Amino acid sequence: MKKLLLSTAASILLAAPAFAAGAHDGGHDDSDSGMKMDMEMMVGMPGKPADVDRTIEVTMRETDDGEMIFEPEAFDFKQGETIQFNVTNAGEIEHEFVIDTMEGNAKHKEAMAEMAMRHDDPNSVRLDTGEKGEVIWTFANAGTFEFACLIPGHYESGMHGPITVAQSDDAPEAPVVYSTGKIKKVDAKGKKVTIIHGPLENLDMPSMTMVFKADEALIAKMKEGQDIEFVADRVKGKLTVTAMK
Ligand SMILES: [Cu+2]
Repeated sequence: MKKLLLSTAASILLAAPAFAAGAHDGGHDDSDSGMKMDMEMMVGMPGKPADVDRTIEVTMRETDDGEMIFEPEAFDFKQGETIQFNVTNAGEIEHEFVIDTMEGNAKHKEAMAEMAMRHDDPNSVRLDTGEKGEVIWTFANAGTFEFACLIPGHYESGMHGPITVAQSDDAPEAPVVYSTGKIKKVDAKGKKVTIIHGPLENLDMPSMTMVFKADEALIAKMKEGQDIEFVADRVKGKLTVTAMK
């Protein structure tokens, strides 16, 4: 049954190429050999117990005034840190703890609303009332991510919070991936540029036309109609051109 649900989920993921996580090669692979590779996500990868740098207690519960919450409500990590989350469901109903990109969680939430899907991935744990579980995760990439409960209605009731992963000086830099594109419009005042671009491999985005932020120095080098090679990344949650040649 689990296999069936996962492959259904995978086909939905394939239909939504902007989904930045989970099923890079078109599916979860439950075999031991495949799991590690498939589970490398923007938010990082499953961590090994021997590598745990910090252990954090996380509580999930409902409040008297009808909210559903995580405690603590935000996390700050350094790139490369391996965190063991000890998650306790202190509420009256089932909850889950999922870590992903905001886009990943949003897509996953839609999928769950449509099919009452259960998932059992290394980046999540689902717990009945009174249960405890753990997630060990290595935050391999700097950026802003999110933890959430994706059971229908729970996210909206408050069950989500930011995970900020600060760039580490000693972490090996991710290889820079240049994407190709043509500049459609430059908005120097707004520090924005519209680019008709090819696939953005590092962001798991297909070819399309999008608006990016860019700093003054980069904007100064841009001309409408120009063919460019550029690097796009998320800076404070906004798609930004960070380099160009
Ligand atoms: Cu919940």
